[in-house]
Amino acid sequence: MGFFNKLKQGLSKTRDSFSEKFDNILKFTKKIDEETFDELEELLISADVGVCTTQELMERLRENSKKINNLEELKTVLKDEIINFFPKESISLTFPAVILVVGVNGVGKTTSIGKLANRYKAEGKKVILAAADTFRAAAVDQLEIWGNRVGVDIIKHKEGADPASVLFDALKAGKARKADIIICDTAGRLHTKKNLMAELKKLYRVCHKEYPEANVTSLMVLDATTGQNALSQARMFKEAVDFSGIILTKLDGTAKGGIAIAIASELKIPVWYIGIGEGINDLQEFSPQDFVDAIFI
Ligand SMILES: Nc1nc2c(ncn2[C@@H]2O[C@H](COP(=O)(O)OP(=O)(O)O)[C@@H](O)[C@H]2O)c(=O)[nH]1
Ligand SMILES: [Mg+2]
Repeated sequence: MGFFNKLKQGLSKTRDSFSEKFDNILKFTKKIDEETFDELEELLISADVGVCTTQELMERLRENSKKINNLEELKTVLKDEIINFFPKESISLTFPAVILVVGVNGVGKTTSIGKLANRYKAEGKKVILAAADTFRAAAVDQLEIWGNRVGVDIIKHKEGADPASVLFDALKAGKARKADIIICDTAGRLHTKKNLMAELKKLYRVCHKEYPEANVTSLMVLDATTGQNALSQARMFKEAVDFSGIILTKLDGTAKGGIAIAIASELKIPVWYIGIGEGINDLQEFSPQDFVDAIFI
């Protein structure tokens, strides 16, 4: 199955409810009026687009209302305006690169790292993984399983070790083995928010100090099924780390895809990749156009 079809399949729940409701809006009235806009507004909010973003979107639609005379035109303008929300810049990595992967527990960090490693390796890059989520032994094991599956080296210490010292060793190994990319897994225990943020800052400092030639990038992983919660997680992590992109996972499940639009408009941080399954190939580059096409047919 091609990526677009997979995305379409993943977003089928969103699309079905969206399209059905969308078509229902116009079932009884032939013309687009204020009532249509009100119903659309409700629909967007229920699809996780969020109140602020929905209001902004509605404002833009009203500004364009002269161009909107029927359902098809409404769809076209809506799609265009949604695409306008997405930041224009795309994935930019220069090598050697260090990628710190951050996010709360369970969002899909370790899984996404496995998929990323597979992707970069397939592009001919030498990848090393750093098991800096040392809080639970299971987290290290899980990363190791991915490392073996993909066929890349992993640097690990014992459970409870200092994450910064794991990263330090991974950087050293990366330099010695001439790796192109070091991908660092991190812990996401939220109940120790202050410590967690301090730990992430420390990881940054280690990179800059020990490997100043490397291009350090931080990617935040967000679980699309958590809806508006994902936004507050991102805002919180932004206080500690400056991340350049987002990996939005679990768009294949019950996620209402509207969260991708809210992220674009409220955080202004590009979504680099999306997760559309648990398999090794279920990670794709995010394309705003494909995304809106997958939601509205
Ligand atoms: N359906 C689906 N499940 C995913 C996706 N990404 C991760 N998962 C699952 O989410 C769960 C938590 O993932 P994990 O990588 O351990 O999260 P972490 O705690 O952030 O490292 C696992 O069961 C993964 O298989 C995705 O894109 N789609
Ligand atoms: Mg993990």
